[in-house]
Amino acid sequence: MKLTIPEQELMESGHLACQGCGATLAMRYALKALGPNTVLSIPACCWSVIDGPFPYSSLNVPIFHTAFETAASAASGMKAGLEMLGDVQTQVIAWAGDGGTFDIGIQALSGAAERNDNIMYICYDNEAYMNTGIQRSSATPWRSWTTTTPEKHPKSTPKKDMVGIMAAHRIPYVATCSVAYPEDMVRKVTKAKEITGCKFIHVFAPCPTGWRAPPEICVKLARLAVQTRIFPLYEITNGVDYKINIKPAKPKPVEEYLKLQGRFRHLTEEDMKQIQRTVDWEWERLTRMAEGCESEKKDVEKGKKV
Ligand SMILES: Cc1ncc(C[n+]2csc(CCOP(=O)(O)OP(=O)(O)O)c2C)c(N)n1
Ligand code: SF4
Ligand SMILES: [Mg+2]
Repeated sequence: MKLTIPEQELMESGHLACQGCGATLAMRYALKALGPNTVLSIPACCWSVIDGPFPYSSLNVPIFHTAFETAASAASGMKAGLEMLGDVQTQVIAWAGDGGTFDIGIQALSGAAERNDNIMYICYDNEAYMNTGIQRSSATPWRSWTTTTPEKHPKSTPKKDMVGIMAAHRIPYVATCSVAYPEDMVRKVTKAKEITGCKFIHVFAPCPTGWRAPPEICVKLARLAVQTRIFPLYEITNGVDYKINIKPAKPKPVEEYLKLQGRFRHLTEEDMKQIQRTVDWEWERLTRMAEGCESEKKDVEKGKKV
């Protein structure tokens, strides 16, 4: 059998995640691309528990457990320290959840991006503060249930466009990935590894526990998020050059994705229609940006622009 992603495993059995945890798959795929010469800066999140209690660890790379706000600044400091020691090869990765990225760690991340520090920041997005009991974050989608947005008062604002925020920093590389598309994810992390400067990878990682879904459909949910275009897979070079990686020929209705999850069970028909309209609008906007980049490139090739 020919494998389509690297065989090497840097994540062992014995981790402490729930059954069907998408964040765990995300780490496994990322490490396959990164290889052993990697160190991780992990703030408070599910992953600071999943790894295991010291001295035990399910990962075969060093981890620096850091405070909730500091994934990026700790990574920047580790990179600077390694370089002072003459080590320019080791990849320093900030690995944080959506709460630690979209909300509490955004200042440190923005600083690292503005300085174009030579680190890779990987956010595994399970759309809430899961480790402390499913509180809403700014990555939580509109109308979703969480313990702080109960069914009668579901989240009233849309998910924050974190990828757009990172692109606005004009860093060399920003990409979205999904645990349902390991080849795409391994390719993007490998590409980011070769780029000097600040890289941001946003991984869609379903959390069956917090999404009130059976553990065995984690990958199905992640795939449906791409097939419905709720979570498009794309990459942005230098903040302006957009490329969509997967364009579903026959996009599935958002209902197929939403109906599998207890966190959306209170949605009305009108809510679903509104979510569909928003998804269609966002997709058209993304497509226009990617097509604009294509025609711009053709213009440059034709010598129309410099
Ligand atoms: C300053 C600070 N505030 C709050 C906490 C409590 N806390 C630990 S993990 C966590 C949730 C993290 O959410 P996220 O970053 O989305 O990761 P997930 O748990 O979903 O994997 C919170 C609120 C903390 N450790 N430090
Ligand atoms: S709560 Fe969710 S993200 Fe955390 S370990 Fe369990 S499945 Fe994974
Ligand atoms: Mg989270």
